[in-house]
Amino acid sequence: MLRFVTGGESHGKCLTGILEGLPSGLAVDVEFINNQLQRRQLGYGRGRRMDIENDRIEITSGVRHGKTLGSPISFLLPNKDWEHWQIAMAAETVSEGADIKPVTCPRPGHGDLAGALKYQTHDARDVLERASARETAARVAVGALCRLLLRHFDILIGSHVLAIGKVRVPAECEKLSLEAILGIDPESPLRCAHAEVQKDMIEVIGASSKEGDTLGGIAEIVAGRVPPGLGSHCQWDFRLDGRLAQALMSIPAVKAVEIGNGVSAAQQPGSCVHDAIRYEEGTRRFIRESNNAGGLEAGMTNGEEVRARIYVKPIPTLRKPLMSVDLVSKEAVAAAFERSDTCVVPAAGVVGEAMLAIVLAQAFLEKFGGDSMRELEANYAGYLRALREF
Ligand code: EPS
Repeated sequence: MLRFVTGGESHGKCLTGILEGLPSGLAVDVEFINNQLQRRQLGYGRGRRMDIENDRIEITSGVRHGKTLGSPISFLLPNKDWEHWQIAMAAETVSEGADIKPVTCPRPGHGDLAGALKYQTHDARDVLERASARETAARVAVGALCRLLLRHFDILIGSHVLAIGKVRVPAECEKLSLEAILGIDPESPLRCAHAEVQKDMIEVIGASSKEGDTLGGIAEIVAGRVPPGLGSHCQWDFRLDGRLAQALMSIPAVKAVEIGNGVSAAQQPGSCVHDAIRYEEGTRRFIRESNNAGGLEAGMTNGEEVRARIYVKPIPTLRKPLMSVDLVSKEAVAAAFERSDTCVVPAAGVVGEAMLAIVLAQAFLEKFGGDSMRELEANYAGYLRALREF
């Protein structure tokens, strides 16, 4: 079973992760992992924290001489900002007089109030540090390890931005092939495939920042060359569409997940929604004329690209704060503001890629198993042969 946990507070010493269940013998390309971590830090509209951090993985177990051992992979991602928070976030007891200001004005939309009530604390920092999207850096590292496994079997993943606020790419840009998505300039400010629309997106983010406001949007995540038959229709919790929706929904600020054309499908007749099947003699594959299902039918991959969209709400930390209530005095106050981002949609897309990679790697290992890459390769080759001979 492939599973992982992460630990770490946004301004603590570091983020930590443990990933268990990768087979032995997988080559670990550290530069690839660091590149994924860098991609998460990019995007027009990110805040000053991203100027401080330069996320790079430090692997502390489970890898030897560049290859996985099959044992748990543990890693650290040091927080450079820790330097400024050593007392405020110290694990040790601090002296009575230490200058630590509790956060008592919960931000609407963040976990501050719900967490303060749940954990019975009058300092929302006890909650917000872990609720922060900083945690997603650890998920991207886990996802990158899973991507190395998938990449070995030719499965590739990418994402692109479809909308920022009300600015949205035209319909033809919504159905980009994975090749086109992977071809988007990695330096592009929002990883949007439409240059003109991207300019408008940058403009609305700039205007929002000037207003002290924030903006959400939509990103699409796509995996290509996925074999049919990952996941299962047999039980509710085996269904891969459900598992993927949960994984994507767990990304901070994601408030809706769409698989394929799930939203518009609810308004159209079945004849316009379902993807006609054709047999391709040359490749000996069953293929589809369209992919409205997003590569998933009855909780199983069907051999088409897996496509999902995440709908990201605007970041709740506002320079122009909404009204709130002080946790101690119960008086009406403006919500707390600390440095924040204006827009994180491209970064959320990179985190979405990581979550998709984790879900696919789990399903891949469930189906093809094996303790070593050699065993896994043999099992997968056997399945591909069976598909060709079907
Ligand atoms: C983030 C780090 C955080 C935020 C952001 C994402 O850093 P800090 O708390 O120091 O500003 O920039 O967190 C949130 C959007 C959030 O809702 O908490 C990161 O590493 O991505």
